[in-house]
Amino acid sequence: MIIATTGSLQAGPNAPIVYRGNYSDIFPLMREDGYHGVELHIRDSREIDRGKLDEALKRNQLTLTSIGTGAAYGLWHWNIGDHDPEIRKRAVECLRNHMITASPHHSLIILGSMQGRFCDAGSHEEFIYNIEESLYQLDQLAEQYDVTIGYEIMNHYESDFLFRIQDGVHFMETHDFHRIGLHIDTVHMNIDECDLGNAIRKAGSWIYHVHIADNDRFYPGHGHMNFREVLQGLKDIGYDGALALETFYRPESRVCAQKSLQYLNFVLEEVYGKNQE
Ligand code: LER
Ligand code: MN
Repeated sequence: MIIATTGSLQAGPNAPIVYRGNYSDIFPLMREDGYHGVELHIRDSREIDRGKLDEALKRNQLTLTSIGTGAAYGLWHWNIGDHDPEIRKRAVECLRNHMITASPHHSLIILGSMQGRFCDAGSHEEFIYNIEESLYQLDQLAEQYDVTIGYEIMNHYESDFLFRIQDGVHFMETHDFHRIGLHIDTVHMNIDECDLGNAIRKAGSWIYHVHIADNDRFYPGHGHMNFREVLQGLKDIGYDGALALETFYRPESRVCAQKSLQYLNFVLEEVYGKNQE
């Protein structure tokens, strides 16, 4: 299990991302604040100098656990469920470019907002048909680039399809993907799950990635999310992926980063005992 923080070259003040700025500036801060992993939120991977990124990761001994992709939906509406085949093609191509960035690190590509909404397709049925077709394409690409994809289970205000973990499990079990699993997020779970630990235990090895934030999207420890239940569930299924902090950067980036790590380590120690890792 690795705790990852989040970083982005550019992000608005309400985006749930901890560090903002050039990688060469923010990676040393992440490392100094105690992190070994980073989830980068990238709007278009073609804007990244991949050689420089790899070098900065290595220099700061950071693992690129995952790539967040939602900005491309917010900015350009690229999504894999859309009625317009050109938009679906752009979404798949955008995700393929992220896979090239992720490939040397075998990182996970997040499929959250880029799933699209029912209103982006002509009908519910068309939406589901489109995302199935796009997911099979993405699954093949993920195999080619040796990465994985996390289909994010998002709450019913932000998603129309698969907003409970058990629905995600059913979807995965009735398809034949090799590189796609579920990505869960404690903020979304707080809205649509009735039992945090059991939702995780029932999903078992379908859980590929975890976003961590308190119920109010602040750093863990700020609100009332029961992280003991979440981490106990992850322990019970033998989860060994990342816990990526998708939190607001309030009151200030490094304070939030330090408080997050301190609180998570405290709960991890309670759940796993002193010699966890
Ligand atoms: C994306 O990972 C997500 O969880 C969104 O709800 C945040 O904007
Ligand atoms: Mn999330």
